Amino acid sequence: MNNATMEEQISGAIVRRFFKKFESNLAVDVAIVGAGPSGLVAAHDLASMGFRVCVYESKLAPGGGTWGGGMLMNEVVVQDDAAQILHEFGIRTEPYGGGYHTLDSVEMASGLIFGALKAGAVIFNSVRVEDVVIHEGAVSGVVINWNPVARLEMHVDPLVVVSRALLDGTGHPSEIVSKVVNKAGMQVDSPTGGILGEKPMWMEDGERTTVENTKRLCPGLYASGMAANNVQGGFRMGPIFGGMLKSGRKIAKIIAEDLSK
Ligand code: 48H
Repeated sequence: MNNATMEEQISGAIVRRFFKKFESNLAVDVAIVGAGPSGLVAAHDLASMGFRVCVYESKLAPGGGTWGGGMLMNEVVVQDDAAQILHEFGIRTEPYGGGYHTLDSVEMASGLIFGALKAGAVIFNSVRVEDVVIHEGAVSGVVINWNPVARLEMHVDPLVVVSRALLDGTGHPSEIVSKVVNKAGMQVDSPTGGILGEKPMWMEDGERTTVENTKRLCPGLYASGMAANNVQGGFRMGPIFGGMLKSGRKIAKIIAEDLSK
């Protein structure tokens, strides 16, 4: 090691530390797919409670739909009661009146990411969850691959991580629930047992139902944020994020209760 060139040392440091991180997370309490606002709040809360939490994010930059504010104008709006969740992360908000706060979307994305990491969650970015593990009727893990491999449609087999709880935080498409319903043919806790699909814009209703729709869907599987709304057929709400934060908090509590039984 002492005689190693700087090039060997730097590459060695990255490779050894990455694989240490990867190997110690091959079996986790909670696997979260998607590092959007709901997934990051859930990751923060569950890691704070002492659970081993891994977040898989297919994009290079975690943060989901937070960065772009509304139509690329990088300000976000949250309701007064959701601002409290952001303050716990050390994220600053400014009262706007009418029951709303505004904040910088870059501060929100970076603050949620840093908060989840500081709480002890591990984030693997550029990693796409391409399938789920099912053991005897229970969702039991994720099938992962590098996102560039998926995007280039390379025929490369994935690796697998087992989980006690799997949270679909993939936003609008609810990709993970879709695998469970359409590929595994399992029923989930929704009015039809399947995915109803997101409805058009109705801000007030969408914000309310996002939290209501946040729940355990079948053994081992949970959904938060827009994924939860897509499964239950809720309205979209556009550029207001309080419901996403509250959804992440609610699902963390539900998962923690289930894992503590
Ligand atoms: C790994 C994946 C995979 C995969 C997707 O969309 P998000 O920001 O998630 P939410 O639900 O926490 O927040 C929704 C919010 O951003 C939003 O879109 C709103 C409020 N819309 C309202 C409206 O009317 O439009 O983040 C989901 C994340 C993204 O970063 C994806 O890249 C990631 O999940 N993701 N990661 N494996 N298979 N699929």
